[in-house]
Amino acid sequence: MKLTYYITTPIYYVNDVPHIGHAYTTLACDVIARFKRLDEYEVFFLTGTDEHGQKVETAAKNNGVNPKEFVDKVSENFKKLLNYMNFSNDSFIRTTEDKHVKSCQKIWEKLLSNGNIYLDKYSGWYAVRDEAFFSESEIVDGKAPSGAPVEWVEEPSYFFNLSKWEQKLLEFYESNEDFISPKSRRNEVISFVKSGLKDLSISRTSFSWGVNVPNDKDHIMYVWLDALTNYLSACEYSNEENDEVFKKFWPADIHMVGKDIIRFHAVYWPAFLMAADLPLPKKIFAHGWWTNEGNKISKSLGNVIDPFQLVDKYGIDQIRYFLLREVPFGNDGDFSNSQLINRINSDLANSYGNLFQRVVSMIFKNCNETIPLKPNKFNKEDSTLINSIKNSLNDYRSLIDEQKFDQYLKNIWIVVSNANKYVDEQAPWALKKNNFERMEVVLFTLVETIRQISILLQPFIPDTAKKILDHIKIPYDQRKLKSVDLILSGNIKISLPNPLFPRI
Ligand code: ME8
Repeated sequence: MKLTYYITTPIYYVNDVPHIGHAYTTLACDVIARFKRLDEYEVFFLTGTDEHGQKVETAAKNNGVNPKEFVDKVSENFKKLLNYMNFSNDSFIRTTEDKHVKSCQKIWEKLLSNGNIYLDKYSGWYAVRDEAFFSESEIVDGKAPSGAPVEWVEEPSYFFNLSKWEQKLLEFYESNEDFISPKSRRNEVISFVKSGLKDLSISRTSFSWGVNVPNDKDHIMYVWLDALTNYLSACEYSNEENDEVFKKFWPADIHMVGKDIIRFHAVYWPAFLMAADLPLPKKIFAHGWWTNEGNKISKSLGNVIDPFQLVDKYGIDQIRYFLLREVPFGNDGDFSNSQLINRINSDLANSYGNLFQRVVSMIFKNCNETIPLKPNKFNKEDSTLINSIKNSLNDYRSLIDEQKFDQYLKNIWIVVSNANKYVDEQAPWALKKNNFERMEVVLFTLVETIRQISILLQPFIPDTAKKILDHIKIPYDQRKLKSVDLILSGNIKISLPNPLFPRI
């Protein structure tokens, strides 16, 4: 039986158009999902939209339409981004779907019957932009810690007994060191929990755009309990007839989120799950924040980076590569056009693109348009190059499991650069005159190295990797991670390639 892997993005609020931040999180998940598929896991890669709550209701009002009409329209923009960025999600969940509503009600009933919900009255601050409650002591200069405006709320509310789970959460973090990554986030969450947890208001009565609380028509569920439950709904938690999908994929292997929503995922979510007797996800990874040329990205500053425009201007693989290569995943990053152009020109056009171009052109011109047959003997330089990836496949696996995308790419580019050096040192154009056989060995070694590099690059730059593997006629069933260990047999007819990455 295949190993399974369940990976999720946050579900995005449909109050706004998708921007580079949303594309970034989903891209990271896409790369992991594609890598795991290459490594022969059965993957379930989920993304979707968060469509309830006061923020979305207000956005609909401001647009002069009813909430359902509004969410139907805006969630389409997020679906469009998936195609544009070449994302390979297996499912797209919308919180307005029936099966999700059923899941929310199912987990609510479970929390209630386990004695973890009680009715009381909430009075305190609420920030609609964050969809979060704040106590007096958390308010800074009349605002939420994120800078979002707050309003005073006083209404009847159901509460989840979060305080009861404080010790259990701390024990869980202690015995599952990797549950919260990176380390800095883990420390932040642990000290938040140690500072004391208060019970959490989990229903609202002052507006109606949400999931109804079972058996109490005055209340709708707090949008974060609703939203987090999407991870269960999508794998059929509410399907009473067939629990196979749920059993197969739950608990999730990783919930990928931005650092802004770590508390909801690493504190509230595991507490809800413990309280509902459900297994906990294996990892929450909170990545950093993008700014635009040094400034916070915001609509009011008018500097939102539109992923659709970026892809149109620079190309899909160029953007995918840049976002994951430029900034160590987990750190904050600054988006700069000049850095983007540098990366495209130096890493993609001059190094990888040029390696492919020159090697295939030399074969085309000098070897009768045919990749030479696999030689019987390689010298030390040839073997070093050919084995550099083969010998470190497990390192690449670990780098993906640790979400170190930039390091993964750096390692590959060391091989790209070694291959370019090898071309210069071996000088196949000179061998052509005095040692034709040796020239064939050198060119074979280079295409074989390109084959391995391109297999490993499929998750990051799928279109270009496919172009290359198609060009050298690698069969589809030999593009798996384990296929790196094979070797070309050669005698493959090839054509002259077009440049892969035009210089900018
Ligand atoms: O929080 N840099 O949705 P949301 C990096 N619906 N990532 C960014 C970013 C930036 N400047 N801006 C946004 C919600 N993101 C809830 C989630 S999950 C059960 C519910 C990314 O539309 C990042 O992943 O506000 C962040 O966590 C997410 O978008 C917030 O998306």
